[in-house]
Amino acid sequence: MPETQVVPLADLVLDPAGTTDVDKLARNLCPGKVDAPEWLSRARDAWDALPLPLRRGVHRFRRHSGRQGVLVVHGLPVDEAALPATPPAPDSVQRDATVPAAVLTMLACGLGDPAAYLAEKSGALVQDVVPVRGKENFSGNAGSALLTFHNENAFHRHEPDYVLLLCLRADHDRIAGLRTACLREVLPLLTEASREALFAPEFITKPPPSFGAGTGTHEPQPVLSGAADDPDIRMATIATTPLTPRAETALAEFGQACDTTARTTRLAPGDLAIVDNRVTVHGRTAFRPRYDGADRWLQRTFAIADLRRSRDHRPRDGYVLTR
Ligand SMILES: O=C(O)CCC(=O)C(=O)O
Ligand SMILES: [Fe+2]
Repeated sequence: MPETQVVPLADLVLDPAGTTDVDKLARNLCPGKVDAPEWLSRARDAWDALPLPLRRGVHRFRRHSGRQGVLVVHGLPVDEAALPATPPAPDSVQRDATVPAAVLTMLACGLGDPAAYLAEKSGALVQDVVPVRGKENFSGNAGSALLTFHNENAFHRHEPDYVLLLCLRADHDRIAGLRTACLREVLPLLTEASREALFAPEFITKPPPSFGAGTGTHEPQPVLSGAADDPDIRMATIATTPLTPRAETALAEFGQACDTTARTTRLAPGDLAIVDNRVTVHGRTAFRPRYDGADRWLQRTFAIADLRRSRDHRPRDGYVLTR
């Protein structure tokens, strides 16, 4: 992997009045139960009252996520001094409404609807992304070694359209970087033969280690699909296996092109990265947790643009996909 380059991503900066307005709306949603349908309805209504530049920026991104497929929003209300200790436990989630959880949910409602997968983090809509002692080398968000490029839940028929990652607390050394690579920058670097192979159903993508066993179809699928000039990606470096020699070559080339075009962003408290999971893969650089209660802490929510399409995966028309 080449030396990490810190390149600014497309961003949207809230002015101080905007931060205050978002904070007020989020506080109105506290206390509450994040996963309760009534609370989610209130969060959806609150989206309408968010500052116009924020709603406009998110809606523009929803229509087209740009060459980088990521939008970073700066200046969201996160009061680091008022936060509790970074949760130390594996699979911790945020079921009680807090300002950051309300911010994530309001914005997920502007992109579509929030959604979660029962097999992962107990199906909670707002999940903690924190380093866990003993899981340093785990290929998931509990780890702190390099996390390789992946689409979120690439194996799933209804993968999330957007991954929202809000920084509550940065790592001690300020070296942890969210890495992203967008197909719109990767595609021009691929040979014709590799593009052809990536469009063929010659890959198996298994569920990530964060999912319980027994999920997924294990049917061969392509890595690229849709428009030849702007395709969707489905891959995870550690979960996608090429089934043919040409698929193997193409996947290696794809990985190199991701490294060449990778952008790294070090999120600060109040920064939210919205990753367009259809066209962008993401990962994270290594960092050094101390397990002292002040480690890096992000909260994560997925958004699905058209929830209706996954209705048969969601009992009682809820927000949790149970298969
Ligand atoms: O820790 C990060 O910056 C990203 C982790 C990740 O890939 C995820 O939570 O989906
Ligand atoms: Fe991820």
